[in-house]
Amino acid sequence: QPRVFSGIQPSGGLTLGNYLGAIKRFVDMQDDASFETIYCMVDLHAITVWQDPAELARNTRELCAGFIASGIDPEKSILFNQSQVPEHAQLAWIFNTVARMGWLNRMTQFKDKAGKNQENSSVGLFAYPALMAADILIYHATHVPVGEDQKQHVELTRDIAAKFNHDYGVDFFPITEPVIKGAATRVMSLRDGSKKMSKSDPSDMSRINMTDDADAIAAKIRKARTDPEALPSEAEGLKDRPEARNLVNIYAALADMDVDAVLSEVGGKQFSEFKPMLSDLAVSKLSPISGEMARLMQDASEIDTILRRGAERARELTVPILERTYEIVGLVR
Ligand code: AQP
Repeated sequence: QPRVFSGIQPSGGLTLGNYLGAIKRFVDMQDDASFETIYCMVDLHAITVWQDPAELARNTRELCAGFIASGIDPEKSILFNQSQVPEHAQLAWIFNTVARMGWLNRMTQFKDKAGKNQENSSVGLFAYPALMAADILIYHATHVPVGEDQKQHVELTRDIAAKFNHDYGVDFFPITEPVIKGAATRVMSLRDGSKKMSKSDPSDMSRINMTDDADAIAAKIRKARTDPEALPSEAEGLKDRPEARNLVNIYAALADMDVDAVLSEVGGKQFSEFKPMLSDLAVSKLSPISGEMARLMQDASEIDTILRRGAERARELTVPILERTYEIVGLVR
């Protein structure tokens, strides 16, 4: 049975980008009985940049609430946080010895996040993709649903698996497929159509948070940057209009429509008419989720129980795979 793994960092509140690019698609794969699904709050990845300890714990529980409120069922999927399953970090060490410096040097996320300050970045931020490869391969996952920004890291995971298999003369780790589908594989900032919507963007107006109320969502969409033209009636007409394309993509993803179907309805409208339609749709889809998140957050102990139970189930899969890896490598047990 194909096995799906994906994760999200508890590095801040969830954004609409995380929801449309990742969680909503995690739910679709969970509800497709042909897949076995494993979803993770990657707290060890989050601390590759500074996280306030109390905030990190809160964000981890809130992310778990976000998963469940969006439709992840902890009975159907394995849902847990990374640090409770130590085999992720243990396999990552092996992969640190497999991955090459040159491979990691090419990772654009490291360059973006480290910026001009590479000398002062954590070693963990540089080694992030090796830990991500371990997250995936410690389950022998075959499919990884991600947003467009994570494609390069999944390709690196494939390179690590292939090099491990080749160096040790085994056919042990699968060559995982990234699954990047839908209208919202890259949701852009509401303030700048060339930047992706991100939880760590300093401007709160650049993103819709999953915890935003109806007024905040409406205000952010009203102030979203656009151009003065009316909407086109075909996708081709959005080509050089990144902000317009972003809002149409968001609409399509929220409505589960394709972009052409949306444009056949709204083509010719001005943004003054389209933006309120988008706000109403966003509020109708997101309010039930934020309401349920708030309810779940009232009982932290219940969330902790779900995470503990998820970690136990995860370890039933990870312990034998790590044991076999150590044996292949020649580590005496
Ligand atoms: N803007 C986006 N559009 C579509 N998908 C997105 N994802 C993130 N932003 C967008 C997808 O969400 C998943 C989890 O991402 P992550 O938390 O591991 O880290 P990230 O990609 O670095 O996301 P952020 O929000 O930008 O976090 P920070 O600001 O902490 O770096 C991934 O599948 C990602 O593709």
